[in-house]
Amino acid sequence: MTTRVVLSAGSNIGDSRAHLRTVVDALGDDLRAVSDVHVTPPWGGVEQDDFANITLIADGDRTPREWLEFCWELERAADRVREIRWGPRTLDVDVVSVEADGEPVVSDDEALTLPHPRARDRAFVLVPWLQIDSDAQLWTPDGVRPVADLVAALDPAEVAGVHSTGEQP
Ligand code: PH2
Ligand code: MG
Ligand code: MG
Repeated sequence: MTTRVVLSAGSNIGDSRAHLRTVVDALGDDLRAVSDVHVTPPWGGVEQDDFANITLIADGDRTPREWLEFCWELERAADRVREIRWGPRTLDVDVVSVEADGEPVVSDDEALTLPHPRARDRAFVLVPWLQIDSDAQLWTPDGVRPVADLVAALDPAEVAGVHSTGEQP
């Protein structure tokens, strides 16, 4: 099954850029686009260092479940420890959305809810995504929405907090 995936990766422990680079390297020829590294204030209420975030688009012969396992493998390789929810981490790689045959995969599976239910609320996912695909669309329970519209609906202060470093991971 060839699918298109949008991934969001974040890091705020250790050499964040190197951790993000492992995602790019693991995608290899499947990578279609990767945003610049964005510095983003922590989302979710846990006091911690800023994150470095990227959003990536890839095409590959993976099912949604296999994309999730791909993400876990990268987190394991970065010695990711699951401690505090929304807390600091060496590497977090989330499946934002998957398209199969050009159609969004919608799933409320407990292990892999698609699209990612909080992606539409997160400037640190959407702003880097728009950088690499200005026409990006995201399925939401209210229908398919342009990512640009979702960004416009966010708190402007949150959007303004997301800064491109101008550098690739
Ligand atoms: N990841 C989280 C929680 N909060 N905040 C930012 N800015 N970036 C992240 O990647 C992030 C976060 C848990 O997945
Ligand atoms: Mg996450
Ligand atoms: Mg995660």
